[in-house]
Amino acid sequence: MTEYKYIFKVAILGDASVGKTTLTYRFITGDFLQNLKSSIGTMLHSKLVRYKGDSIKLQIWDFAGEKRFRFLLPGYIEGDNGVFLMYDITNSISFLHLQEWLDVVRQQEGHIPIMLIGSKLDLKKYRSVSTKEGLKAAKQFGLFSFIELSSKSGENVEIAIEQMTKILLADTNKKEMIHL
Ligand SMILES: Nc1nc2c(ncn2[C@@H]2O[C@H](COP(=O)(O)OP(=O)(O)OP(=O)(O)O)[C@@H](O)[C@H]2O)c(=O)[nH]1
Ligand SMILES: [Mg+2]
Repeated sequence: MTEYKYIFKVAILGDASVGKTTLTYRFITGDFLQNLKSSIGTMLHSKLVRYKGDSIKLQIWDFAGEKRFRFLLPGYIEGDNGVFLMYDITNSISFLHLQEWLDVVRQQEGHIPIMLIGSKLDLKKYRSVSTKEGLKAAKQFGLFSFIELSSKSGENVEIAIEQMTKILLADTNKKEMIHL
């Protein structure tokens, strides 16, 4: 017997050093890990979460942001159920690059749910992207949700995971109904 009812594959994408691995680590262990090395290729992590009585396995694919790994991206996105698209609120270049990431995702997986994440909220006094700009971008790109969070303080991390889980379940239920 499997210990979960659903399994979802979710990628976490965005420029190098926006904090993807740190968020993945925070989500899996509940801790903030400093001084992580820049990722190479991709790493798979998984965690069981509960939502309204159901047990759900989230597989998080943490993809390296450096450009030299970009050629691997379409292959990794294939079959994804959802995407966390991340920029760093103190780094406007990472915000400007969102469109590039989105283009690859949309080309590969059409209309899977994508959630926009503004990272490093604990550094808000150094921010160069406003909350309003983040929200506007999410709307313009047709993303289902937007949140600013901090993997350092943990602020909004659980909410982000919960919102993703909720939309993935809603998506699955929709598909199940269509197949009835
Ligand atoms: N203050 C603060 N620093 C953070 C936060 N999240 C990540 N960082 C720091 O940002 C740097 C980069 O974090 P990573 O998680 O390695 O970034 P990444 O997106 O995985 O980068 P690549 O693997 O190169 O694509 C590290 O020094 C982290 O400690 C946060 O919420 N707050
Ligand atoms: Mg990384």
